[in-house]
Amino acid sequence: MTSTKKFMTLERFINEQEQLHPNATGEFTGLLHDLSLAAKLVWREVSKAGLVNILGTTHRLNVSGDVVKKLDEFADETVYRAMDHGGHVCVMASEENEDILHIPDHYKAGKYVFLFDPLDGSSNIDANITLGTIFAIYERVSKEGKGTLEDCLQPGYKQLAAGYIIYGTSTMFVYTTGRGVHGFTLDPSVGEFLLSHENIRVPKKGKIYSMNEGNYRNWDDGMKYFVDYLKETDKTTNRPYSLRYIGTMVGDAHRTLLYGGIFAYPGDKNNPEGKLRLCYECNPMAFIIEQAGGRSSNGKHSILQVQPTALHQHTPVFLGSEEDVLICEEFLSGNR
Ligand code: P6P
Repeated sequence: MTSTKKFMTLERFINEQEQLHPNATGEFTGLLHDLSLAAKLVWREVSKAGLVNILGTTHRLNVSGDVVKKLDEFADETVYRAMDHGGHVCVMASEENEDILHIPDHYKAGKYVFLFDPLDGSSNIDANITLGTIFAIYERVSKEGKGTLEDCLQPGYKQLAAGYIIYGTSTMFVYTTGRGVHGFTLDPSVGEFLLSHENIRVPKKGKIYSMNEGNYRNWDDGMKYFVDYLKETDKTTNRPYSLRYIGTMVGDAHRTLLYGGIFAYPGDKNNPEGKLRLCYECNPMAFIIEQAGGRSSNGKHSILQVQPTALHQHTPVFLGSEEDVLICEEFLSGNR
């Protein structure tokens, strides 16, 4: 019996989703198509990075002080150039650029705002470990013309869409527009992303915790007690948990989305706001996790409620299964 599953490409899915919005102008659809192309162009270089002279560093630091790898720079330019001329976007912002990125004057400025981390997991590039591209899409708040910083500093609950491309054992495009979370796996033989994970749901409770426990000594007591709790043996509450940590947010968040448990990058006494960036890492991942029935938190409340004040600001981030994140919040608030 051959599968009755629809042969659904990302492009076809995006077009069908547009039909659900009677007033759609097609601009949003066009933006997602441009992004799908960018994803394939980045995948093409990432998948052969070891073979061409694109590994190694540019000997430049980005705004977060991270060494910029050649592949980082390639991905940043590729995503920007794929998105800058379609007339759908009025402004962009990227992890690799301190200031907002304007649309060239000779192109039309559209009504959307595009924030992205072009290649998350840079420190893993040369070791051939999972990498990712993360994106968040908003509607502009400025009236017309060039987009502004204010357009980029919107709280996460205003995201129209968010998602990531994960370059792992296979390459997947995972995104939400507020109607569930859907995953598309790239079939390199035809160059199409095919629907492989429709309506992903996070398990209510998991058995995996994912964080850099090397920072344990610098964590607050509540965080230490939470991790100690996860490692105690208690069969009634399915403990001890297993530790899984890739060191690429996209990889750790994707596994958490599918398997459940909790991913965290807490603040500590040296970096009270943690390491991960609110606008183009934590907000998109929080939107994805919450749309899949999970929970996100900055330790107190949903990440999506935070009002950004700076483009590259950090935030403590906890995301995953609802029960696991709730227990974590109880420890952090001293109520457990
Ligand atoms: P650490 C990768 O460099 C990154 O920005 C995220 O993708 C990842 O979650 C985090 O840093 C890993 O940081 O301190 O554990 O190496």
